[in-house]
Amino acid sequence: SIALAGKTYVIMGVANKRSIAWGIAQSLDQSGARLIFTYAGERFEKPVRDLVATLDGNHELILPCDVTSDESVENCFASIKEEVGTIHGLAHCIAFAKTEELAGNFYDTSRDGFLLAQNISSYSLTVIAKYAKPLMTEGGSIVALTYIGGERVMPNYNVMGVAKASLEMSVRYLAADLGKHGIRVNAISSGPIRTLSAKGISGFNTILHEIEEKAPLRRNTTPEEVGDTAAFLFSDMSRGITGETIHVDSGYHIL
Ligand code: 0WD
Repeated sequence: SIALAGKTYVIMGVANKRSIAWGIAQSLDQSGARLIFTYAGERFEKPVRDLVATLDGNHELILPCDVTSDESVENCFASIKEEVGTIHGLAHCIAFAKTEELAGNFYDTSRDGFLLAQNISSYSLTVIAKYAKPLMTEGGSIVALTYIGGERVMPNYNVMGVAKASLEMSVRYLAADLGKHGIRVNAISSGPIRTLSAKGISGFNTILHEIEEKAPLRRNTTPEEVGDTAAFLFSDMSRGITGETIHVDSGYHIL
């Protein structure tokens, strides 16, 4: 694995052991990095703490961060600053949409549902970047997770596809802003993975099957594959890359 000893990364969006954020955590743990975890609400604190205890490294800093609240994000990064001072990167693995809007016609999307998806799944990256920037005093790397439904129409992805398009463009604008501070911003476009969030997407099993049949590598993506690509994007090996969306999807996006 890539060597990241002496570096500190914030992992946002571990819900359980199936979370893509957890695949990233495991890969970074193996690389010797120090990790800080954030969780959305109280009900996630205990499961996240229990999971983190299973890692090899001793990652004791686990904080609440509800991305719908500026105050929560500000407080979270203030605590991180107090505890560790400098961070070298963060993984944004956060998204949300109403289940009823991940099926049927896109034109039935409600105003509320549209704004909620944009708020949690896209705007959150910008507010996080704002409060994380002052902690990246040695430069840094920000990684967000996206899906091909943000580039092309995929069945039922609907409101989340529009949110991912907005997230991917936010990655580019943030990369343009932050490059002069030595901070890189990239996205990983993951193939579909069976997680808690994926449960909400209608017809998800059909998509998994289609990938197995048609993707160049003829298999589905694992959280470990996404984790290893994140480790690369956090490391100096990727120092020339910013504003990019890297597909970790068994090559499905070329079809
Ligand atoms: O197929 C998939 N699973 C793919 C997921 C393919 C391509 C991309 N992605 C993306 C997702 O859109 C998301 O951005 O990867 C990211 C991580 O998603 P995941 O690992 O699939 O899902 P999950 O394990 O459910 O974690 C998402 C977490 C939330 O879990 P809950 O149970 O609350 O939905 O996002 C976090 C939360 O931990 N989250 C929030 N964090 C802070 N503030 C908030 C919030 N308000 N809302 C949700």
